[in-house]
Amino acid sequence: MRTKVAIIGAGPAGLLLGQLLHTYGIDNVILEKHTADYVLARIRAGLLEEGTVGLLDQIGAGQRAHHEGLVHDGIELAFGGSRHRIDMKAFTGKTVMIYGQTEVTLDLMNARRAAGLTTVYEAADVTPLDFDTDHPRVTYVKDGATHAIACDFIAGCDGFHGISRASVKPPAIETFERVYPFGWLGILSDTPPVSHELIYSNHARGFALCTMRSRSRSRYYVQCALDDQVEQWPDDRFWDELRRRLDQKAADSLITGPSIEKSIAPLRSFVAEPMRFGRMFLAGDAAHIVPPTGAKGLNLAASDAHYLASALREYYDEKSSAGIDHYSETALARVWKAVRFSWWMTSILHKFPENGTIGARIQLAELDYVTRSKAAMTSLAENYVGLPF
Ligand code: FAS
Ligand code: PHB
Repeated sequence: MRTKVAIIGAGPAGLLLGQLLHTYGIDNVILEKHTADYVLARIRAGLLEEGTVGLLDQIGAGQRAHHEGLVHDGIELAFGGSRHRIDMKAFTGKTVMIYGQTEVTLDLMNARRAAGLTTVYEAADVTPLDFDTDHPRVTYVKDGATHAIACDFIAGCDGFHGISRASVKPPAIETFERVYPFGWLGILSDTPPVSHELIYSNHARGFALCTMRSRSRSRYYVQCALDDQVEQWPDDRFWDELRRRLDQKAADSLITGPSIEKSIAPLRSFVAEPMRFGRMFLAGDAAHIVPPTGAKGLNLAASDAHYLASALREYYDEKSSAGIDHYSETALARVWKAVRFSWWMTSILHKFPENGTIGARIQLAELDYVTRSKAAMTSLAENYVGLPF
């Protein structure tokens, strides 16, 4: 088989890249190690920046998001027993959309199927080869047979634990990492959200986040110990802990119900540099990870896909390598700003016992300043709604 771009991974980065390339007339094939159902079953991000929604519109896959997504003008920060709203639309003119990653992935899969593009699911032992030559290729095993795809370029969109970044020999890659001393325990429930917008709560017992997937399906998170197991968190314990970490008004109006999904995610900040290795490019979680506090992970995957697709269009249409030569620098400039913002949001909202009581007071002072200063709220808002592509 031969294609112009071999994409490894059918998550948001790979699927969005595939559709953008298709709109530019650039042939591509996606190799995914799991089944489509497995990919769709992962409960992950829930918040889209306007730029991400714009990319869905660009590939003709934004209809359902506009119909079912919830547009939010602001968020609330809760601390010291009360809530403080930040009107992001007033400060930036922009909004965010609540629309689950599962729905985004389904829309992208449907668009790809409608375009008749090739996605090989359950592709085992996917291996990027010869990407430091002008003739890269990818091999994989399917139904017991080994297959090879000759291509012009490889896009490693295979997430943090994928094969693409792992295939780069160490001297060529530098990584930066911070692992946080806690995780997020997340629950999905078919209960109405406690508030019409998101509530990020700084509490002495730990961080909590009230978010949602629709007006009848809620998503909640509480900061938990790194070694916690989901089995230690029966629903009653989760709801009691969440209620304790909310302001009284939210605690009193919280509607609980059986969890339909419950999982613990570790938090880390991670960046691999560069994001290009000869004829192989990394995009999305394959190149960077942010703590979900700033709701940036999925949205960075989208901006990487945008930059890489634009660069490849320039290569094929204008016979110019300028775009692909600057892809890594361009993508990393936005990635690092999101890494900083996600770290900052995490640092002011979570419990860090190692920082002592003075650390907790400094957090409250920063939250008090942020929610009183127009300049500080504007800064938070323009990072949260998404910096320009
Ligand atoms: P993905 O990991 O989504 O997709 C990579 C794909 O590559 C997968 O389908 C995988 O099966 C495939 N793959 C891996 N190795 C392969 C191989 N060797 N061969 C072939 N295929 C391979 N972000 C937010 O913005 N907000 C959140 O609340 C949030 N919560 C999260 C919770 C969890 C538990 C996790 C893990 C992540 C969360 N994220 C969140 C971040 C998440 O949404 C990612 O940013 C997003 O999935 C990135 O998309 P991709 O880069 O496509 O990577
Ligand atoms: C979510 O809806 O899952 C979500 C929203 C905002 C975040 C993290 C997660 O910062």
